[in-house]
Amino acid sequence: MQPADRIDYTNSVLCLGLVFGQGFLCEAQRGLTGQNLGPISTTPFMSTIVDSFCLGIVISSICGKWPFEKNVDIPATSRESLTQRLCANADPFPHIRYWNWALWADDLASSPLFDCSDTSLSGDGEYNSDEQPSEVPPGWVTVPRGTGGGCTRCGPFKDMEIHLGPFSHDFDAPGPPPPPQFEYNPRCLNRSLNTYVSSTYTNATVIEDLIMTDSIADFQLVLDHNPFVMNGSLGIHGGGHWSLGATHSDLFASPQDPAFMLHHSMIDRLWAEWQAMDEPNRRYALNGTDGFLNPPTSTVVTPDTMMEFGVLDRPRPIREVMDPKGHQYCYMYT
Ligand SMILES: [Cu+2]
Repeated sequence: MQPADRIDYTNSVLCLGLVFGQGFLCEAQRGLTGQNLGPISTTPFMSTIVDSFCLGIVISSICGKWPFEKNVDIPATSRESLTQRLCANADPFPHIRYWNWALWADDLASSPLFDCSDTSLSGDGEYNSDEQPSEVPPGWVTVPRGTGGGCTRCGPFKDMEIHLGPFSHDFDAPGPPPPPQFEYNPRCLNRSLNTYVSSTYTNATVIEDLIMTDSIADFQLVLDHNPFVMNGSLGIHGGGHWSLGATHSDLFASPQDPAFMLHHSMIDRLWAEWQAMDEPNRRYALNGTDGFLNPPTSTVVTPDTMMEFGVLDRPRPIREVMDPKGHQYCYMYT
């Protein structure tokens, strides 16, 4: 991302966070969740996050997650996205911004994205001596502590307030939103840059391994290794989340970190690259169910399975969110 792109992105997040949301956003979400969300979703940014949270629980199986994220995250990378489609001016194709993890995997604090400059996404949190190494889940994958652990106090998001969570890292079962559910909990954006995690799980070699997989099952395994099986890997996806500390590694509250969208755009980019290498066999390849961690009672997902997007979009069959140049999309990656 060029500096002007980064400014554009941070301005977009700040704008969405500062503009007060309309009542219909909350009404729609009450309809989806059956709950009064109170002040938690009073801005469009928080509404997007709450919808990610609510709907992510429903479809966050390995199979349905990336099509869902494409439809949530890709519009969120564009300032105009809430009011116009990306394809309004299709020539040239809009380019989507992303966090190219491997470029700075060995030194996150020096990354233009996290160096606390005006063109960054802010940086490390203040040093918190209470931060401890983590077990993900307990006893299986050990993550050493990062270099911060407190509030980020520099860069564009130094005054950012987040409201949702925090949630336990132990949550590993399908069901309703876990406590504290939608409790309003205003606090700062927590960061703890973790170069051990980024250099281990999001380096150039593992990205190459991902691109070279030849089945959707293997692609998912390298990308999104299920940490609840014992071989000590967070996967690339988990690695990006755990690289930034408590907020970004929160299973449900992580979209509140502005890096979340760019992290998932990078995943979308790699998925698109992998699909394009074998169009007939990979474009609509899926592997998984509609349940969190594919429980036995869940249903196998196909391209015709419908996904809901709350206030963000109408329900769509998954096939409509699997092609960057198909259906409602018209974008590409550089
Ligand atoms: Cu994620």
